[in-house]
Amino acid sequence: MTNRRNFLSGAGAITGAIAAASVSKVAMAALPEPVLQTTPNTMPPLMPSSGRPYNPVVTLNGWTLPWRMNNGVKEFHLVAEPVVREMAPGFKANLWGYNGQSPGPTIEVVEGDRVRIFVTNKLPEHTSIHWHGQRLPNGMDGVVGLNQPPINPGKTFVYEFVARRPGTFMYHPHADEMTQMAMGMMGFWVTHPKAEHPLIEKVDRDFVFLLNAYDVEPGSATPKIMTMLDFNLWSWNSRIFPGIDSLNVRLNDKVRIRIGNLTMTNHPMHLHGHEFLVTGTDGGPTPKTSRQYEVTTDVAVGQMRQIEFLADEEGDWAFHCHKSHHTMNAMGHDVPTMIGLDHKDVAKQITSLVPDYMVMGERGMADMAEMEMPIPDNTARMMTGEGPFGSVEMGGMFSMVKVRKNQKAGDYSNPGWFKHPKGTVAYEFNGPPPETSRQRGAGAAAMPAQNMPAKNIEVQIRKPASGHSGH
Ligand SMILES: [Cu+2]
Repeated sequence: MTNRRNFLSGAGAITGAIAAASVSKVAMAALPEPVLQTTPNTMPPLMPSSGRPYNPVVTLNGWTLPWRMNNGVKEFHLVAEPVVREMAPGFKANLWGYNGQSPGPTIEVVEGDRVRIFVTNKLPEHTSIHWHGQRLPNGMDGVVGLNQPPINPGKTFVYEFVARRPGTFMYHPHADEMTQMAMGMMGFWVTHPKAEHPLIEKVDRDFVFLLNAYDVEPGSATPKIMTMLDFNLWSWNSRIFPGIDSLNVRLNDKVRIRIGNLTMTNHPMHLHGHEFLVTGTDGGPTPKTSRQYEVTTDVAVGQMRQIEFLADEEGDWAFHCHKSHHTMNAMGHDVPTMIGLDHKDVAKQITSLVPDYMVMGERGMADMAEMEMPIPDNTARMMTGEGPFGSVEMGGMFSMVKVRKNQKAGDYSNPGWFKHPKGTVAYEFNGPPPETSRQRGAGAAAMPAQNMPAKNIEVQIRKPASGHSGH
């Protein structure tokens, strides 16, 4: 009755009344069948079969959730549940996620779409979903205790709102967050513009992924949820290199990459060989006057960044977090620095007691990449990934943008390694070594006087350097 009265009382109340009425009606109708995903493969873009048209995104090592139309409302069904995620070939983790994987499926809608999301909780504890960055009625915002009661195990809740502004968003629980995010509960959300938008360009390829991090002890499979900073697996969509697919594009494609950060630290994302613009954040498209070319952009905790570039250089271009510890897989951080220390004799003594002992890191850590030492079952190697020239010596948050002339439009398959044109690869110098040239005289300036810029010579002319032999 209250709703009916509100309905008649003014425009401001109408939206709320319709929302309340449709939710209660729909809750009694049949749930859409949940769609599950069983592989960590990158799925091809899901072309919209109903509703307004748009250019779909590609979720790295992930997928987009299909929907059903119900009287003009897009209905999705998310199932929060424990999942087994293959984080890299040979390494599986017990995570929590949605619809069979962590992260959950990407949700793609169009600006102005009315969206209804059924959330079924199959976790052992209560949960909720917060729709990060969205404009929506306060009661749909998903903060347990503040905006809604918890979704208890076995229960299904319904969220419903209009996707009011186009952009790059994400979803995650707002209930026992520390546990549920540490276990991998999160997903991507893209709202496409309904018409041409002055700040949103058309692109040929549109990739999305979330930055996440786990602390899984080597040899085990379940993350330690109490870890605050010292994570040992730095992942994109719960995958670690070499388990992360490459971003395969055609030469001269306009490429957009949308990145969200749900870890506990910032990640400076760095692209080789090209310059990009930051064209959007979770606040929406950036004003054109704010855009400047970059090769690295920091994605802070809880932020989303949307970068765009013209892929006009062929090759296999590294794309990674620039924190060097984030491009490594599980290792202890309490390993002492051994560079420059010859500990062969010590090693020999230890080997007689511990046959599998291996000397690590006296020349640096690169040896780790080829490490033959046995590692516990279900453990990702610290840095690995075979490239055409040997080990790439990377793990964690690392992949490649592969730019190819003959990659067909809409073809996202891996073209293999780049075939370098003759004479374009760094090569070994095989001539005789030159004599080392040394600066003469103790305490001499770094640059010999004869190489000083003209200005300094002028100074010398005015004040002859009697007591300054070094100059
Ligand atoms: Cu990082």
